[in-house]
Amino acid sequence: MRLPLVAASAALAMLVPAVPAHAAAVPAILITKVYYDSPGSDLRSNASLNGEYVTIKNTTRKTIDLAGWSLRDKTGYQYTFGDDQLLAPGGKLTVRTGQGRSGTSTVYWGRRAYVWNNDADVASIRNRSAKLVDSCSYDSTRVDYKNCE
Ligand SMILES: [Ca+2]
Ligand SMILES: [Ca+2]
Repeated sequence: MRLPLVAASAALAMLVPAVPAHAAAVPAILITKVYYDSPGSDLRSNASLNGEYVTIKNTTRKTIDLAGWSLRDKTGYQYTFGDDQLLAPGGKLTVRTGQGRSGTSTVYWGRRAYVWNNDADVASIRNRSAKLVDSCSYDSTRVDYKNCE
């Protein structure tokens, strides 16, 4: 039996949710970029280490307190965000590999070696309960960074 067209589309409309399914999947904190191959030769100077970074973004309409959240690479090297590291709605935060004075828009991991492999790696961010919130992987040597959005 063929349904009249109007009835068929009405039935279809009931099956399609008003909000696309993928909208609910956008993480509260999104890894937007991994700049893994620091500009120039990788000679481990602090400036070169800080040329390596990951940027994250608060996709929600609320300020998120990142205290206790962590950023990890595939090996398991981990940066844990400190107390009162607040990220405003829509705000971005850059995590640089080397040493420096951390603030509201940039924090420093404090490492003396690179963390983001130039060939392939996985950046992942977990909340204070160690639950995975977002991850971004790459496996290219053709560019120096990966846009994860
Ligand atoms: Ca380099
Ligand atoms: Ca690594």
